[in-house]
Amino acid sequence: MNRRNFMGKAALATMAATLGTKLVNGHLMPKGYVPLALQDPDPFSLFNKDSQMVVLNDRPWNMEAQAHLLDDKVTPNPYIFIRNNGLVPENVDASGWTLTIDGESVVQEKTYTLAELKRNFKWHTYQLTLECGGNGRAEFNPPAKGNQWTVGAVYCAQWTGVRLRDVLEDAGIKEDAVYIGYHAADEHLSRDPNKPPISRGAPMAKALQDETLLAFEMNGAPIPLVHGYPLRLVAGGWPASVSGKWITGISVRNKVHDGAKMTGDAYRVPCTPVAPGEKVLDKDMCIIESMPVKSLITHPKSGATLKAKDTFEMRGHAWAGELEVAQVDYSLDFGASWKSCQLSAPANRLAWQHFSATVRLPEKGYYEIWARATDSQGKAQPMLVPGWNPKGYLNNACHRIAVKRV
Ligand SMILES: Nc1nc2c(c(=O)[nH]1)N[C@H]1C(S)=C(S)[C@@H](COP(=O)(O)O)O[C@H]1N2
Ligand SMILES: [Mo]
Repeated sequence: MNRRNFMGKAALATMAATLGTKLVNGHLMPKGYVPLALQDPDPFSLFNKDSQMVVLNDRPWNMEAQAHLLDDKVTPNPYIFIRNNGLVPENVDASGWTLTIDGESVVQEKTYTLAELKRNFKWHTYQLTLECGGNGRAEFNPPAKGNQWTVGAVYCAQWTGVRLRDVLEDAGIKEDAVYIGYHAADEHLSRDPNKPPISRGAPMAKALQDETLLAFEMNGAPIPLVHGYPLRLVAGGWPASVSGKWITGISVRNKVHDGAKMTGDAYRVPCTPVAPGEKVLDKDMCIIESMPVKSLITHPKSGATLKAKDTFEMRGHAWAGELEVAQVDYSLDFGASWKSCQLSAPANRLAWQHFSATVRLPEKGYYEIWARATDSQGKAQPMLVPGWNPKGYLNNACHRIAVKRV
């Protein structure tokens, strides 16, 4: 090899200075090589996530929790899943951040600085459940393309911000308004500035709910960058794709918003059930609104070995979109019989609820614990994967864990 193929002296000196120690054998490093210690931080430290989080994709970053990581009543940041359609904005400047309200159905187009939003409107705080429409996708057959979420694309954080309604009313809403759509600062993977990675929205009724916020805090602190700093739309109980991160604008539309990922099969399911694998025409696809009833066992951890002869606490959370959860049951016999769990009231509308039960495993051996929630309209989770759809949305099958008593 020729000397020119190795790292130069000046580059080596800079690296050694950054490392704070001698770079032993550095003169043998190929030119252009970046030592591991100087490469980008791993996604766990980059995003402040627990190392047990599971990375599903690195371009864009997508990461999910495991059930046992979601045991907290209000989910702390290290366990919050990440779903990005594009690139996380860089060099975000909160002091220069603005939000523009426009669209066919706004009375007066208006731009607010973040400081004005904070100063001029009343703050509200809610715990809101956000679940990706594709949570559970991994179980569909034939498989659906996209991130293969298992159970961990859901969380309930506490959000603080101003009501979208208050801001929209300040700008003025025309009578023909039917929908809002958000615009955000993230870039398309292609870096084409004319291609927003995602621009979704919701009907006016959802936009005007008390709990629909333009949030600037999550869990009592500024929103972490990857979750939408400095300003995020949050609409609990609907597919989390409605909760736009890094938002710079809201359009008040006189028709259903037609931004990126509003059309085709994105966040849509067949209006009436179809056979697995069937092709569905665009006109037969309906936009997902309120998410279906679902639950998650967060303790014990699946795979746990339980030594106690007596009893242990089994617990988790249940949620039902716009509805409340009325009941959670568990089964130790593959759904043949069910016992009821204790169930808490939600901290506020659209927050998940907590269930628990004192469980006794009658003898040594392998068990599965299945949990099944029922919503306030009497609809229960299916035991098996429900209605197949082209993109693998809305899998609300019962969560199951395996435990062994020894
Ligand atoms: N601007 C923007 N907002 C976005 C997304 C995105 O890619 N860009 N992803 C959406 C989707 S599909 C989901 S599931 C949630 C994920 O929120 P989280 O990363 O806080 O878990 O954000 C939504 N908001
Ligand atoms: Mo999503």
